[in-house]
Amino acid sequence: SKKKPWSWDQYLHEEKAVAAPMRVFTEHQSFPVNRNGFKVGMRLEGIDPLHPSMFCVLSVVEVIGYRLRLHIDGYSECYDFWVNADSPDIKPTGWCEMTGHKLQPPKGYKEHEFNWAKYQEACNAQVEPKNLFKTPKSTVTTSAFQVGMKLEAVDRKNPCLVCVATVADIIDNRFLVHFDNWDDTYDYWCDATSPHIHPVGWCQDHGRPLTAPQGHPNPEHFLWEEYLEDTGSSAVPSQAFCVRAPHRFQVNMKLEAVDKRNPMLVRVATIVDTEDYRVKVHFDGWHEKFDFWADSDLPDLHPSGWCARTAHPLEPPLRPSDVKSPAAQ
Ligand code: MLY
Repeated sequence: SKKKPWSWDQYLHEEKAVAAPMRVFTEHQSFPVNRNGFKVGMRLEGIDPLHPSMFCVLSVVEVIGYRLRLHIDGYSECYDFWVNADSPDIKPTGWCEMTGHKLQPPKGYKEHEFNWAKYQEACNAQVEPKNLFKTPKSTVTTSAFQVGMKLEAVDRKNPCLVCVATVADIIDNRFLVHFDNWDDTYDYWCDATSPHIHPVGWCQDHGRPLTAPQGHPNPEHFLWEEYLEDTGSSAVPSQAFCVRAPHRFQVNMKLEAVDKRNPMLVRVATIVDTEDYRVKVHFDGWHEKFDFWADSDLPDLHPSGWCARTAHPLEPPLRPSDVKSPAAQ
């Protein structure tokens, strides 16, 4: 006999659980309004997830529902990554040149010898129509944030540290936070409503230690006035910061979430803990060692029904009978 397909309605009923309501999700997590028009073989430009300050040459290597797997041309496929089709991190070919950004050519090419037209021809690439890319409707303005201005920012890889940082780049309504005298692997893109950024002087006002730039001669006695003068820079004006309201996810709400270990998969999941701007996600039926904390606006969290709506497979909860051996996990 054929197994009945898994259904959210039935599962919520059986579990006496509730789905996280639409209103708790951001635009980039919610049901998309357009289709995923990307096709395998298309080339584009985009942010390297491991080096957020760099733009590289990407090819679409897999399309599933509203998601796509991107490959950094010339590099190992272990650097491939998945994004939603409306990701602000991807741009059409020629975007870097148009906006004065440096484009990292595919491995093996020298910067000045890379040419999109020739490259597309050489790869026999699918040329992508420009209207595939979404220009964000700017809800928050970043105009007060200017490249070179200083701020205090949470190091998201070491979240207990608030550090001396600089606005290193601006695109649309987002800017790149860079930590002074560190490499770009700690950088991240955010907007003026991010809870991770603060004006100069915030640590002092809140009795928190401020992590000085790497190699600062006197890190225990870092003085902003002195540093701004020495670096000839200015602080982001404090009125430019407008922290968003805390999220409205609640413990036990169910949702669909991308599996961190195998990001091709989207699984049935539950919120098991919350903070103002973060949620702890549990994959239903799986060991809690796979639980993870994420920013509540992570674009890999979706309302129930998102997979069905976008023609993406959804991994149903693991049932006890599915767990045959540790290898099965
Ligand atoms: N010792 C740790 C912490 C690095 C912190 C970098 N921040 C301030 C940008 C490490 O080296 O990983």
